[in-house]
Amino acid sequence: MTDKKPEFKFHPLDFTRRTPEEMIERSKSFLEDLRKRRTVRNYSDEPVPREALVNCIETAAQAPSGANKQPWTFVLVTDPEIKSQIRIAAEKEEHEHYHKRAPESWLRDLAPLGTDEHKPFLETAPALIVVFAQKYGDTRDDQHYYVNESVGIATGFLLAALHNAGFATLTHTPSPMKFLSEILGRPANERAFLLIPVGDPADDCEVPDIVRKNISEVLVEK
Ligand code: IYR
Repeated sequence: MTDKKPEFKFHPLDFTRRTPEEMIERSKSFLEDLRKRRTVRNYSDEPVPREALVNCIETAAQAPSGANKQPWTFVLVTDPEIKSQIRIAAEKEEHEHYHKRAPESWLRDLAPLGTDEHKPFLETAPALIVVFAQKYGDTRDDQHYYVNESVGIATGFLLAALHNAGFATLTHTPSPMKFLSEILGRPANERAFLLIPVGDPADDCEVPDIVRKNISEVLVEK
C-alpha cells in the first residue's frame, strides 16, 4: 500500500446484478445477434441517420483505456468529395498491395474472398468512420498507454454497436494508411487505425460462405 490518496473522488458503482437465468438468456441472445454480423463489401448508397452513427461512436468511446486516456478519435466522413479522395488514395495503395507488396502466401489466402484493389464501397457507402489512435495527447508530455489495446477494444464496441443499430460494416485496412491523416487533416499524434464503411447492404449483396471456429476450438478451460 502507498500513502498516496487517489486524486479522483470515488462513488458507489452503478451496476445491474443479473440472475444466472438472466445471464444465460442475455448472453445467448447477444451471441445469436452477433453471429449474424458479416463483413459487407457491397453497399446501398441510401443515406443513414447521423444520430444513430453518433450514438454508436459515443458507445465506442465508453471503452476502457490505459489510464483512462481515451486515446482515440473517430472521424465520420459523409462528404462525397472526401469519400472520393479516400477511394482514389486507397485504391492506389491497394494496387501496390495486390500487384507488388503482398507475398504470394498472402494473395493465396485472400483469393477465396475475391478481394482486389477496387474499392467502390468507399464511395457507395453513405458513411465512413475512420478510427485514429493517439500515440500521445495534446503534447508529447501527455503519454498514452496500451494504445493498440485501448483502440482495439473501442473499435470492437463500435462494430458491435453499429451491428446492433442495424448497420452493415466492413473493417477495411488499406496499407499503409498515412493518406487518411493527410486527407482528413489529422495531427501528428494520431495515426489511422481502421477504416470502417457503414451503411445498408446493397439489395444484391452476397457474402462468402465462411464459418467461425467452433467454441471447442477457441475455448480452453482449466
Ligand atoms: N487491405 C486489402 C487486403 C486485405 C487483407 C486482409 I488480412 C483481408 O482480410 C482482406 C483484404 C483489402 O482490403 O483488399
